[in-house]
Amino acid sequence: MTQTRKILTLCIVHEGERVLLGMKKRGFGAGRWNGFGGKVMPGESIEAAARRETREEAVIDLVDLEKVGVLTFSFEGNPELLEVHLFKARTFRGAPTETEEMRPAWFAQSEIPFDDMWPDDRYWMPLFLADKKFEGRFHFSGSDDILEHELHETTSL
Ligand code: 6OG
Repeated sequence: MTQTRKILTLCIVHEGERVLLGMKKRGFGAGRWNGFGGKVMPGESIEAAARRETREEAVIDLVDLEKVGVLTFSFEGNPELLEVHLFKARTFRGAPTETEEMRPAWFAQSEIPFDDMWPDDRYWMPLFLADKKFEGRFHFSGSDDILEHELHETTSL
C-alpha cells in the first residue's frame, strides 16, 4: 500500500468568546459543522489556500491568520493521509454568507456543537480556544470512530 498525503487547510475565526463555523452542505464531511478550508492547489502556498477557501465558502476575507495546528488523519483501509493545517483568524472583512458549500453560524465557546462535528474536534478544540498550538494524529474507522490518537502542544509548527 503506497501512502499518499493530501495537504488541506482549516480556518476558524475566533472573535472574543465566540467562533465562526460552517455547516458543510456537500462533499467530505457533509452534515457536520467545521471551519472553512479545503485542498491546497499546485503552486499555491498553504496560507493562500486557507484564505481562498474561506473566501469561497463563507465570502469573508481573513485579515490576520495564525497557524495553530497540524493534524494528520488516516482512515482504516485507506492509504491516503490527510494533513490538515489549522489556522486561527481574529479579524476578517465582509459578512459571513451562506454559499453552496457552507452555511456559516456563530457559536459561543461554551456551546460548540461537538455532536455534529468530526469527533477529533472534541480533543483539540479546548487547546484552540485556549490559544495553544498543537500537533496531532488521529486514526479513524469510518468517519465516526477514532481508533488511536496522539495530541500534544507545541511551540513551533
Ligand atoms: P474538502 O475536501 O471539502 O475539504 N477535514 C477535517 N476537519 C476536521 N475537523 N476533522 C477531520 O477529521 C477532517 N478531515 C478533513 C479539512 C475538507 C475540509 O475538511 C477538513 C478541509 O477543511 C477527519 O475540500
